[in-house]
Amino acid sequence: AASPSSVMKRSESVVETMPEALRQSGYHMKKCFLKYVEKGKRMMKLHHLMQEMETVIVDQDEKAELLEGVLGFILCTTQEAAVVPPYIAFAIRPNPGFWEYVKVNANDLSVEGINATDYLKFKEMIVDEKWYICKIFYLGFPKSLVENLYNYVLSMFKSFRANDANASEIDFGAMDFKMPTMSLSSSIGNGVHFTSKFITSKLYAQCGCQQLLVDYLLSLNHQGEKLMINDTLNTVSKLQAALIVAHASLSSLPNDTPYQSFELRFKEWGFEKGWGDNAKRACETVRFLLEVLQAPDPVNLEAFFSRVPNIFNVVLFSIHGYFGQSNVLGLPDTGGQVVYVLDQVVAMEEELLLRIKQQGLSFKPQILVVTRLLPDAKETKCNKVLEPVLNTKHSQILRIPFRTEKGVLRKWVSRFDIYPYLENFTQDASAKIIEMMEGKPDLIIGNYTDGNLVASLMANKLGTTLGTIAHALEKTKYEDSDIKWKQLDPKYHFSCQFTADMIAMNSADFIITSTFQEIAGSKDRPGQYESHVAFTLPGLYRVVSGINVFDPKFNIASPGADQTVYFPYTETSKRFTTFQPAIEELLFSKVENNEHIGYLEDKKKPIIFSMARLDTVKNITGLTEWFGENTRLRNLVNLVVVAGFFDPSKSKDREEIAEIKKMHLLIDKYQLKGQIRWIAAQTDKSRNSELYRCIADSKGAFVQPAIYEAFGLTVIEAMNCGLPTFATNQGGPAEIIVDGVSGFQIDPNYGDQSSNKIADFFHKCKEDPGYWNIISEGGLKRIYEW
Ligand code: UDP
Ligand code: LCN
Repeated sequence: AASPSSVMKRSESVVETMPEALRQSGYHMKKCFLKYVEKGKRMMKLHHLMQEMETVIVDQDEKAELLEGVLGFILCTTQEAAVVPPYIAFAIRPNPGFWEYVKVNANDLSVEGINATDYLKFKEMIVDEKWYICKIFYLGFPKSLVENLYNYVLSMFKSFRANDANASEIDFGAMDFKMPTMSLSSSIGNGVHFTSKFITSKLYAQCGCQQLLVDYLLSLNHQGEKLMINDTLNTVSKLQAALIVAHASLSSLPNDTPYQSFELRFKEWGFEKGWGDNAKRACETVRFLLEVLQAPDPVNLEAFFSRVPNIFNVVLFSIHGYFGQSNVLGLPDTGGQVVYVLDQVVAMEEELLLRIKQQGLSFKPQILVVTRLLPDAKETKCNKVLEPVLNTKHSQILRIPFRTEKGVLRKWVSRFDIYPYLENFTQDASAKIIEMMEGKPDLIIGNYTDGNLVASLMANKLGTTLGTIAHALEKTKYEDSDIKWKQLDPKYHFSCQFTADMIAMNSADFIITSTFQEIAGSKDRPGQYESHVAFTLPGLYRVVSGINVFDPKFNIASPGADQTVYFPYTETSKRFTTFQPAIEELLFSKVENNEHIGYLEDKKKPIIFSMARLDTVKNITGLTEWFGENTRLRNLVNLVVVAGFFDPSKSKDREEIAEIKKMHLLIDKYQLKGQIRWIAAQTDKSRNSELYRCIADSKGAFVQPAIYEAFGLTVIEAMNCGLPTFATNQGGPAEIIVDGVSGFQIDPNYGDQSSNKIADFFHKCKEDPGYWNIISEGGLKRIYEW
């Protein structure tokens, strides 16, 4: 039988195919569609559509036939359907990044292809919000943008009422972008290569473009000191002629001739420092540029630009949470981003030092990680203004307090409530950065919504290159977070967050993502950025084109885990044995104290282990519940979780408080003591790595049960330690783990299924102990080849 997708040719749209299909199986389709509209206005997801279809078409053959046809195709590719009787509008996504909208009348089965705007308008009818004129949305940054962001939900009630026809609509796609975009799903996230090819073609076709390249080189300088070329080489022909002379001269010198030996001659020809530290390197750089000017090609272009001295001072913003180097991990809002940014600074400084040396320069790079100064810093150093970054020579953490009308804000605030403080923060941080760097930075990088917004405000003001990194956009973590924004706003301020995200992603010169799925999802699920393409916050504004996932600004560079710390349990000589007695106590002592509660009766059982911040989305309580419910699993293994704290009165984080209470309830409800160890947040990276390895010694597994995980550093940390890993199939981990080969994917929406999958693994390991090694090695292999 034909598979659903084979009933349609790739070039055909659903709206073209549907009428014919409806003619063929109109009777069943009608039954189905009438069922869908029966309950009135609502949003339906794929599983709802399937469930209801199954209630009206009970005959298995008929069902199979229908699923093999166009209805099957529509259902399989539908992301959501908006029902407003007698119509059902489907948002169909045949491939990553490609969307189609179709409206069907359930009574007469007439079909209409609609655009994103009409689909969103239709969807808005479900919630019937009153629209207000919302004045803050224009593309230049308004003076008090951030304050407005936070206050507009309140202020809009003071604004004029708008009717639906005048609802605010945002369309970034309408802007005249100079860069072309890609067209293949498979190219998404590979923007650098596309850009090189595009620039190459421009350089080839338009000679004016070569002059732009010369002008760019003329503009290069470090604190006023000219680099690469000076004004004597201000045209393409002069530059080309000088390069030919330089190339001939450099080729005749021994490779290791230091730059200083030919510096004077170089200068006479119009060249400045920056070409290389010796004759070989300078000669190569000259050659790359000569090739580019003669017959541009992407390889030489990329090679040349990788050598151009244009970055010395970098600012990274990572604002929320407790940004520090000790005692911070696991605190509310303080997780992978801190680890990632610190690892990134070390790697970036190393790269800058190497490049600067190879360019023949003696400047010192400067990297500032700018975060919030927290006067009430608990046991952390987050109240210190400056802190050198460990394992670097020239990088520092700079902390700037949140300034309010009432003075400095002393307490921690949730990342969801951070918006009112960001504009003052940008001003104060910018002034301090410029003072410390004695000028503008060369590159500004933001992290997460708050860091990205501040980075884009600062970059916009200074005209600096802007890179943004999210790794976790909140929008996809909460179901229907757009249409339900009003309900969620008091707690999450998504109206601010989605707006800030869109501003930042559209201002960015480049966006670094951890995986393809972060941009454009997978076959079945839209990506985090893709979910900003078209959405609506009914009553507030409608986004008909929020971002283009085919934009070459998107580039994938996955994070890794520090392999000097996260290495396999089998590398016994490297193991951090000094931690082992403490870990033994942590896991197995019967005492309950501030660091651990619960205990493990049978110490011989393998351990399933999880570690995360105690956020709702991390679903540690979900895992505890699956374990509680599954007797087979409980007989096979013990559960150990590292998460948050035990006393809800000690937390200021809404979600954490709720999750702490839920953990206690679950431990009581399922009588888990004796089989569970709940350990408070752990802050020592090295000790944690040894903990993963000790769990591997128990022939256990790591479980990452998140309802949604953007990337998931714990997943790669566990895999690096050789610990078989079960991770959520919702988000980044699905791209990391090949199911059944390098670990397992579990669906957090189906707890029973997931806990049975874990139980099956341990059952199989009991029968065949070699199986555990196969999965452990599969995980390591995946990490090394990735
Ligand atoms: N982590 C930790 N102690 C804890 C909880 C988490 O050290 O109590 C670390 C963990 O090892 C990982 C990071 O925090 O390095 C969490 O990153 P991940 O990407 O898994 O999640 P995020 O917190 O960024 O959402
Ligand atoms: C933020 C997240 O939510 C995680 O999924 C990532 O692993 C982390 O940042 C580091 O990139």
